[in-house]
Amino acid sequence: MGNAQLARLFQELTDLMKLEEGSPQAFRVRAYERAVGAVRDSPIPVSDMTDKELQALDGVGKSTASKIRELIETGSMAKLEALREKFPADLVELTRIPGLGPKTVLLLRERLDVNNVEELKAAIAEEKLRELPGVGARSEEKIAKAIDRMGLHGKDRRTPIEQVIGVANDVVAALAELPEVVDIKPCGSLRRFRDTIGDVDIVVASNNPEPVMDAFVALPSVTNVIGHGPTKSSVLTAAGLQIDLRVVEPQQFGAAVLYFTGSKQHNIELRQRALTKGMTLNEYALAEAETEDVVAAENESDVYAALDMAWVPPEIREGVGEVALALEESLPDLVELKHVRGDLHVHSSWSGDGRSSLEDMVAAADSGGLSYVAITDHAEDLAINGLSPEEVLQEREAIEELRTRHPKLTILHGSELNIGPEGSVDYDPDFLETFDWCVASVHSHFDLSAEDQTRRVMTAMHNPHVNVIGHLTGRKLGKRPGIELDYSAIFDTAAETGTALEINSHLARLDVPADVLRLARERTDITYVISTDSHHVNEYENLRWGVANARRGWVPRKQIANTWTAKRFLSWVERSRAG
Ligand code: DGT
Ligand code: CA
Ligand code: CA
Ligand code: ZN
Repeated sequence: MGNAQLARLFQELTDLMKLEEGSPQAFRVRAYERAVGAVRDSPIPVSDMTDKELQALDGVGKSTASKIRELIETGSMAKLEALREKFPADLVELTRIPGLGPKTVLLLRERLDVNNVEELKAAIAEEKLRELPGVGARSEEKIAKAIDRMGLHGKDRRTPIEQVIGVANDVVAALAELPEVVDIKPCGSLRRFRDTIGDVDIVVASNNPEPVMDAFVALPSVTNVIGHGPTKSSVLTAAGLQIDLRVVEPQQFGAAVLYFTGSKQHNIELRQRALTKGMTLNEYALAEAETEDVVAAENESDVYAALDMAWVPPEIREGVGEVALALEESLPDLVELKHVRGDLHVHSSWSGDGRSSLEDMVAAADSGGLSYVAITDHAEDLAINGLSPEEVLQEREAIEELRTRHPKLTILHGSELNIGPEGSVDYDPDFLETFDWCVASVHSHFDLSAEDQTRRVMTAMHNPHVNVIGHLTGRKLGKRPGIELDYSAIFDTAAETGTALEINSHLARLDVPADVLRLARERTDITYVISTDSHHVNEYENLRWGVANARRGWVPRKQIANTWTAKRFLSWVERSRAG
């Protein structure tokens, strides 16, 4: 079991313990929380650790160490199973609503028989919540707003992709080890990289589906089995996420993967294309309409080829013009991970929220094969962890020394500036001049009008020291919607000032959102950068999510500045900072 999966199961235990202890502040809950972080960030596999090494992890004592050991060795944990019985997933979900502590959730169940989001919404509609001790009318309204903001709509709810990818990968990795599994692929909206997921659709190729189904419903992350059939099963995870597994014969795998990847609209257009060629297309095969002879079915790419069109990258299969372009072989040239040469938004422990040292962040950039990196710790206006000008100068000295230690890596000394409500940024202009690269981001005043937000961001773009706008909308998926902006004005200003737009790779952000990027898909005059916004050496890996989001947004590769060579990139920066 990998660190990520261990951390996830321990996170679930932590969430359940909040209910068990009746408080998120209980000593044991807080220790578990630290343990989750320590396991997740551990540079070596926790499953290889001795007991002594386990207990050296932050928050891990003797009893936690034995729970970790139990998980590694048996794939389950008695304590976790017992708490899952006691507190069903729908109830646990309520504890994630801001303003609803575990005590109140327990009261909801006891006094109002509220066990899930739908029942909670009904109780709010009847103004019953405000009668509970410690709640009141104001918090009732706050809770109602939070439910809306989080997009919790009972059965129709969608889960932010950040909470899906890890679980889905664990399931795929576990099933892929079975001897009966010939091939396996996560499909549906997850393969298309939508930022929220309705349910996960996994397709397996096998000649012997039964053992695959049995193993699937018994996985550690499964809390409920909704259906357990010979070729299709559905389960729920602790977070209430549904996972559908379908098993098909190996010779049908490509057609099934194509069908279940969708989108529905893309499928409809492909089927129309098949009909014009005298063929039928379904989840089993592309076949001749008259004879029913199979034309292609085993490989997805063969289906596209037999339809006389280019293979369409899953991220753009949304039925928004990609089929027509694939027929002309003129799909956009999309970026791939291997094309990215630099990371231009990276934090170190010089900002209070960075969790790896500057030395480690630079070393990881170098060993990870980047050719350039910009260290962009927070600027001083961010009260909790911004750098004073004195600290900036000290950090600069440290970077100077690191440049000699890493001669192949170009290290830019940058800053992540805060865009104030009127569009101003930190430090004075003379000081700003001394940075190699400045990101400017909105970190406050999220509730201004669209007009004010647009003016604010445009003002920052006109600042000659600002190279790029970080995480444009400031959204946090499932937690906070982005600021409202007039995108066409933002795109015009980006083009006019040469200020790049960041595509932030963090799974909770994916910002600029892909549907906003798609609005600019005809524009060749905008420059982008894909950045990780890493706060820990492990987070450089997130780059692939930024790449996937850029692909989904139809961003042409040549407009992404950090796919350029260091030489070209630096001369572009020099020109834009000069004028
Ligand atoms: P989601 O789960 O809401 O995030 O989005 P999807 O796209 O994963 O949708 P889902 O899980 O309902 O179905 C998976 C794929 O199966 C979908 O992308 C296309 C295919 N599919 C489902 N229902 C239909 C249908 O009625 N017609 C066609 N042509 N394809 C369908
Ligand atoms: Ca789905
Ligand atoms: Ca589904
Ligand atoms: Zn940042």
